Amino acid sequence: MSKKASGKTILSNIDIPMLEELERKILWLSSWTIHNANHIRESRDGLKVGGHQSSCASSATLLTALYMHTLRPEDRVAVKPHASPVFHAIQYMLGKQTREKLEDFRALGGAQSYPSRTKDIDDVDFSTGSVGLGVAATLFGSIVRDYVRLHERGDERHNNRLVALMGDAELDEGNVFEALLEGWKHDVRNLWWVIDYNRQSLDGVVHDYLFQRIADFFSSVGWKVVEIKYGKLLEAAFTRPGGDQLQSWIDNCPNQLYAALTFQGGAAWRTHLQNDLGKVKGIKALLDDHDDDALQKLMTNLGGHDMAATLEAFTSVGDDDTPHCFVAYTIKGFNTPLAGHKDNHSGLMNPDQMDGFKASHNIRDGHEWEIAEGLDVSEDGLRAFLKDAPFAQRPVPSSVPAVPVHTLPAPAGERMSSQEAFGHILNDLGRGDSELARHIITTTPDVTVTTNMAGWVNQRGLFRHDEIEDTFREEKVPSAFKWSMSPSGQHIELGIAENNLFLLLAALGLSDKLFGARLLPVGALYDPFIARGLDALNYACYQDARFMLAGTPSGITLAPEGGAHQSINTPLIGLTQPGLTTFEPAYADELAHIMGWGFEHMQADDGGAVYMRLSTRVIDQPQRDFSAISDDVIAGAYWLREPAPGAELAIVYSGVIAPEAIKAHDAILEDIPDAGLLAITSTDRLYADWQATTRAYARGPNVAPSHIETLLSRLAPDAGLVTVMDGHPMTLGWLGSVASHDIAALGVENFGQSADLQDLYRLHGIDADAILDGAAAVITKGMRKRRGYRLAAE
Ligand SMILES: Cc1ncc(C[n+]2csc(CCOP(=O)(O)OP(=O)(O)O)c2C)c(N)n1
Ligand SMILES: [Mg+2]
Repeated sequence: MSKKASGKTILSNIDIPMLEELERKILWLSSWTIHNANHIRESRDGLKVGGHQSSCASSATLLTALYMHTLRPEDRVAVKPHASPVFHAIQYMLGKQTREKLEDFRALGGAQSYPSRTKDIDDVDFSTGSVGLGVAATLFGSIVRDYVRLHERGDERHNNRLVALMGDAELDEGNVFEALLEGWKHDVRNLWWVIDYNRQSLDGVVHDYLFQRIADFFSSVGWKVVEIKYGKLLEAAFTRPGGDQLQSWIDNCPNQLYAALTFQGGAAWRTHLQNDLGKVKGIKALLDDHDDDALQKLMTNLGGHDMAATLEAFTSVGDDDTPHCFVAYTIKGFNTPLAGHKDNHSGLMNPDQMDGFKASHNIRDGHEWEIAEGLDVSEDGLRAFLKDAPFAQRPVPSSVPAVPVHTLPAPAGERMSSQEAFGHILNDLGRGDSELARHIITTTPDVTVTTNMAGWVNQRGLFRHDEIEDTFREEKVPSAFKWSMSPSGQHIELGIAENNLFLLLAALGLSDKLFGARLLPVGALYDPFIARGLDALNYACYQDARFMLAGTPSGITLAPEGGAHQSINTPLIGLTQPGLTTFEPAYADELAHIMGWGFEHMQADDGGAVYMRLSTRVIDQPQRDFSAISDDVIAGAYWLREPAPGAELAIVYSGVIAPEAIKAHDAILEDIPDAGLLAITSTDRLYADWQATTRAYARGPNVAPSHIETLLSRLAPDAGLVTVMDGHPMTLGWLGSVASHDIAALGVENFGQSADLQDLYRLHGIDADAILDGAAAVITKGMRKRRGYRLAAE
């Protein structure tokens, strides 16, 4: 049930006038920061810089109340993207943001357009920008915090509150509801979502009575909903004669009309109130008591702009750890000339409007950035207040020591799939008691068994606040999988929602920074469904979250299961996604080594997340001295079969297609005995290295060749390459540019057909015959070229 904030909450020891002054200051600074960037700072490109003065104004009271009063130092917050200037202004007031960065808002090195963990200096907890994701990230953050607490790790941050200040239109993003349901399953606690309920999105005004739907949604998943609807002026007016009718007039006023009247101001309110309520006893007196300015102030006195009403709602929660949703009624553009206009989302005050706004804030020219300028409080008093604000006590984060990573032995077996190998490696880790294993936490969106993670889960159990035994086990129903849950479990089972997987991985992968406890998260999902959670994956990487991801099964190799489960472009996603290093190993020994490297990379200062594209196809495993190639596997490629120096052909493959490449190579040796067979374990690493080397040449000739240049230098300058993989051929297509070799790039360019492996590989042109055709093509092309060169020379 929704409840209204109790008016009885004691606010007597809160310095509300000081907070109101701060709110004015923060509104001023955020508006000025945007104005400065758009109208004062020199523009070199003539482009609009932008910024959202109306979105900022809408949230100024709420964010001031949170940061200057309610938040505790250890709380973690996501701020709606378009309130970034408000956030930076608050941090500036708290001494954590510089004037230079505000002056450079949206410029290189300046305060970021949307709060950014990695690019801003002022203690951003969660980056935001893609609406809906930051909100849900706090929910998954609260699960991670509980995990850390129940595993007795981390520091005082275990008991903190996770808070999102969100726009109301963020509720249109489905990922928010996916998260809410998952949160209910995991019994989320100490989580606040404060909705800046200005009833406007980007294009216009949102539906009427949305509040009721919001209240229903949240209540049904166990949240308390607190409405912050009216400010103290309106509440007082409601107690006057005619007040009831005034209240129901406002309650029933369509959002569009309320917004339009807000924009028009006092005279417009008067006309409408006279028309609609003129006959109601007491209304005339109320209107007579208020001039146009006072009437505008009264009618726009919503709870989310009333410091006392807002704080009453926040403080009314006390120690209750039930998740809370605050629906704070606000006005987009409040207290600016843009207020209420439906087109104000990207609107900026023009210089004349800014002059008026500046005068109303008593700001003198040249004093725009001074923290006490124009306020009714002394600078000393202000500084003392800011110094004592609970949030100002937030300590500088210290780094958490790395978990030692031991060698991960390759699972033994003559035939195995890379997915099985993944399962064995985790299972072996789960059986032992290493530091590494204790810090691993796994998660999947309902594909634990089918991605071979069940062995690990059997060892380590599922995580849950309370103990739940495996009923099948208790009832003695045979099953290979133990499904018992407890606070010490090390696997978080999610429902089928890939967005949630990536948001959880994001939160888990920031655990050292958010909660002072290092975790090594490993997630798995069916490779094609990366696309379903792609924005959340991008979001996780953007925040520099550290996790390991297995996309399995992948490609068309899952064959009869095929159809809509086939993935084509995931290698390109992996290749092009910043913050994510992608591998596509074929063999178990490669995978074990990559995972070991991955756990280190996830902890390195300049590291990142790791993605491994795996398969369920069982293939012959090489029995070999792995140490000879271990470095090359991480560098991204090695000669599975060395070419003779000056060879005129190499077959280049990546991943599960290895047997076809080997078969084709065997066949080619009859005609071209010096041909090589190159195994690519990470196109991503190879490409990054090649690009870096190419850039280095710009600084002079003394550059060590990149790994791929070294490998391909074994071939003749006019050799041909046939590349092949179960993925888009573009992934390896660039290899022809490394040393100007002719190339036939084979791969999968279409999807959706179920069939067995032989038919599919033939259909898509990636079987051994297709590789041989590719070889014939490049060799013929090479011969023609050589002849052409000769002709040209003659
Ligand atoms: C995923 C995504 N889609 C679209 C946008 C473009 N966009 C920016 S703000 C916005 C509407 C925001 O409305 P609301 O959340 O209510 O914020 P406020 O009214 O407080 O500005 C949209 C559609 C975006 N930032 N992210
Ligand atoms: Mg809005």
